[in-house]
Amino acid sequence: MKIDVLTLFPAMFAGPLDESIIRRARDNGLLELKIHQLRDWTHDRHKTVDDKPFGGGPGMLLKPEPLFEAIESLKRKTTRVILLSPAGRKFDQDIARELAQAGDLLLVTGHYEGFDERVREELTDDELSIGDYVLTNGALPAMVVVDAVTRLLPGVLGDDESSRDESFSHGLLEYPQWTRPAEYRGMKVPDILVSGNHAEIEKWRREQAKLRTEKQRPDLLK
Ligand code: 4FV
Repeated sequence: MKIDVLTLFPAMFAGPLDESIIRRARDNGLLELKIHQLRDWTHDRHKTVDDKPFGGGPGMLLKPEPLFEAIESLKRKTTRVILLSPAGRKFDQDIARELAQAGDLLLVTGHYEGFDERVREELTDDELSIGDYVLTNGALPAMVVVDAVTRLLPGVLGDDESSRDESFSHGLLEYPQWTRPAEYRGMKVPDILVSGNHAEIEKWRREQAKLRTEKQRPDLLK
């Protein structure tokens, strides 16, 4: 998969997407990630990307010209242009799975008070929010989407890192788990898990997942 990211802060992407599983996916060619500086599509000495909102109001907006030129030069036929903003549909595991099956992605990150509306109307295939809170810019949301989507790409997660039984995979939170030692400071692993009775263990785990979901995320059961 090819993911292009359009941002005013390319340096913010150095680090989170250069380690561990994402690093390996990039080295293995399973993910081709390119970070682009929006100012590279400006033509004035000050590399202007923002301006005041018509009708007044606080703050600045991202101008249409640099975004139109950047998106039109980066977008290919199979590219899905995704705007990151608090006004988007709420990003979740289902959408991550959907995007992992999509073609290439172009993630357009916001800043200031947001985008000139013509960018949304003319160029955007999808708009995503990572949550109902306001961030200083869209770089972190873009990293969240890159991470959640990349780990679902075939071949990215090794067997010992599988995404098979994880949270939200069956609409439930993950069941509780333990590893060695079987007893730690008097705290013991539930006997069922050392019983070797895998059918019983599966059944118990499903019950635990449902109990935890009822307790911590009843909204997921609706
Ligand atoms: C955001 C979110 C977000 C809003 C103002 C960037 C900021 C600035 N993006 N999910 N929550 N964006 O807070 O995606 O433009």
